[in-house]
Amino acid sequence: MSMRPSVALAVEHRPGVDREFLGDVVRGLTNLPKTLDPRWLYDDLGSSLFEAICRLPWYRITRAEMALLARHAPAIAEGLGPAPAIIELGPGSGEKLACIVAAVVERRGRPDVHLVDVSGQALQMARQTLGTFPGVEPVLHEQSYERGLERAVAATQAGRRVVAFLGSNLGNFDPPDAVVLLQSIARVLSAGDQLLLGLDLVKPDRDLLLAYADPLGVTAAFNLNLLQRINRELGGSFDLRRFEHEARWNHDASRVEMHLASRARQDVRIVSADLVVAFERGETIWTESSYKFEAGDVPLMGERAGFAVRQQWVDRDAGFALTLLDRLE
Ligand code: AVJ
Repeated sequence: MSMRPSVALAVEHRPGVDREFLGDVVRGLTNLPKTLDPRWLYDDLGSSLFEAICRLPWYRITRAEMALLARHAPAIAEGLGPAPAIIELGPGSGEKLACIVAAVVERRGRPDVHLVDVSGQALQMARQTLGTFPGVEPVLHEQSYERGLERAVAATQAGRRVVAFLGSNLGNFDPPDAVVLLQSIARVLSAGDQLLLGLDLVKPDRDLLLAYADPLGVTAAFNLNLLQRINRELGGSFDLRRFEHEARWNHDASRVEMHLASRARQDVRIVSADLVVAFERGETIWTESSYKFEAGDVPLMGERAGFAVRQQWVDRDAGFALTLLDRLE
């Protein structure tokens, strides 16, 4: 028999609680500064809010990348040959990859499509979009980037693969982690395989802050929804009106930071974690970093991971770069 108190037992056996989420929330909120991992922003509502962000006039990443892809998909397809394996990490709606798939199909090619995402819902959406091409049956990998990529690589042929990592998703990783992630991509790939990387570029502070603190408050809702998710899934008692969305441009680190600032001194209970978190007035939870790059950073980052740039397309006006890299011998 366990000697633990019944409260703790109830906590540990609470059904439907995501242990990883719980562990991460406990770790993050007992940290100083308080942090939460951005991957938890994407529950059903969070994913919908992100889709809405992509339509905001102030958030140009998605449209800029779509336009670059639409324009240069033929060149990308040309370099891929007739039977490429296209593997996307974090496909979202699948519309971006559809540009490349369309270009391959137009050239009478037959791509193998592999989609990697931790969200089954996102995968289903992308499957629908990409399944409209005759003969294309996307293979879904509901796993972390690393695990899913390994599976996708094992199922495809060396020298024909292109890994798409778009939407400036790499920008969520601190620079050392970003290089480690690129290295882990390089490690599973073979010479002749390629990497297609979409990254947001440094732009005037005003534009960056408008993109991450939009006047419609959609980004604020996206950020605050994380507290709502903790309330719903972990029995949290966050009063969302007592927290405020904040976007900061950290010039030295070249990143936009999202924070949730406490409007008052307050205590918040999280039942599933058996935890009370104390907030000072103005204290923040740091929920996301979005690093911004110079176009010239990409070759350097690529080299450190074993890639060389084959081609780069830059939208100077929107400040976005799409880079195609070769996995070196
Ligand atoms: C999907 C991670 C690339 O960092 O720009 C949008 C998420 N955060 N608005 C980004 C996000 C606030 C987005 N990424």
